[in-house]
Amino acid sequence: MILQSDASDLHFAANSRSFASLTMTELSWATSILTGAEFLYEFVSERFHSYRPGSTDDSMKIESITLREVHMPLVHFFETSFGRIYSRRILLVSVQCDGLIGWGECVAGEDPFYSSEWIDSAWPTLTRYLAPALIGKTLTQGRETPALLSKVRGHRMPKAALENALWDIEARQKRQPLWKLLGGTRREIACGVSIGIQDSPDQLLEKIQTELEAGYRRIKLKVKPGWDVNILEKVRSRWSEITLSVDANSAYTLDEVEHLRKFDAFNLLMIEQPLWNDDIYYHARLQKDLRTAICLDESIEHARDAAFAVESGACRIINIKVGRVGGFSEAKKVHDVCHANNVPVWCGGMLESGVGRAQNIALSTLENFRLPGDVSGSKRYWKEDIIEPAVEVSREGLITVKDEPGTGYRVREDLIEKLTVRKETVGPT
Ligand code: OSB
Ligand code: MG
Repeated sequence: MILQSDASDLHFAANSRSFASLTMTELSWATSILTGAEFLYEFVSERFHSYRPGSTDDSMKIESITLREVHMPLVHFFETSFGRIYSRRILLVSVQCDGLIGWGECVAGEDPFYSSEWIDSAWPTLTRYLAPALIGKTLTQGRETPALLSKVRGHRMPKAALENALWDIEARQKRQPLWKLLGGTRREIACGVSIGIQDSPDQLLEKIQTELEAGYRRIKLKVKPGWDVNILEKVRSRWSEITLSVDANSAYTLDEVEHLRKFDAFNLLMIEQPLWNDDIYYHARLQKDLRTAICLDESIEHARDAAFAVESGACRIINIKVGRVGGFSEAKKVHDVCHANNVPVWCGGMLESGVGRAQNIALSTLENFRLPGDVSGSKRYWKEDIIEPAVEVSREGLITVKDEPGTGYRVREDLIEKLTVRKETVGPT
């Protein structure tokens, strides 16, 4: 500071008198101040890269975008009300900008069952529309991405993959942890698990036992007609106190209100998405008839949905999935709407690889993520994750966020290359 003001005084002096009229002593004094100022400037820039004024280094010129389909078998099958899967086809995007590569995961599933989006709708939407809309553009912040992609309606999952990859670059360019760049405040995030429908109730009880021993703070069970009240009776008679919730993935209709009211007997933290995937209005009707809090997942595609759901009383909790809402910018908006209305949120999962998981961790540090998320350790899903280190959950059911730039996890490009079954690069046209 002192050096800067001295230096500007000197500039003033230099302008008011010509340089030629400066004495030798004044000149050497000026030189040393300038050198000192430059040194300080270089030092500060190095440490706090983002403050470099007027530098072109903090812009991201998008050179090319690569899509990869990576096959990863799950450690254990995962079954929801819409079906069972044994293995994931994961779509990764990497964005090349000025020597830095940013990574994003498109969480679209293998089939259009959770959402109308699926991997084979996301792929051509990326190569034909979304990637070309970004190539050659220069951005300074990840949050500028949605405006460039807005011509395409829907397709939020591939949009999110691109936007999040740009936030990843921005964070590393600024040498800041991604969670701080997103506005996070939490240093530790609370973890829950989502347990799928099993072959038998005994198999389910065994799984719950394992997850409780591992320290997870909330158990969420997938339910559907025929695997719900009967299962909850068994679980609650063994564990009367644990924090327990259920996720129906739209398996019920309003004809089943009487049946759904039976869920009230089990002291559940919430019932997630009981009715149609695109409905908010009838959830508001149902919420009036239930004591258990409804949590919306599928129905919330953007901040306006969240505002409508909250104002109409359709839910008391919202699950935020960054892919479902189209990227970090919209996820933050959903978070803020809920925060302003005192509705807690938690971070949902889509059986992500480490790339998406690490970004979910960063998002979960925002203040209103007040309930344990479906962000669990890598080893619950994968024998070997594609990031290093793998995501670890403590015995207390917490993940500690990292202070390194970006997510704090390194993407294992060598392993990704081995697991890749399809690859396409979109470059300058
Ligand atoms: O509804 O939360 C869901 C997985 C795929 C599709 C939808 C959902 C889920 C999960 C898994 O519940 C959560 C996880 O990643 O552990
Ligand atoms: Mg869900």
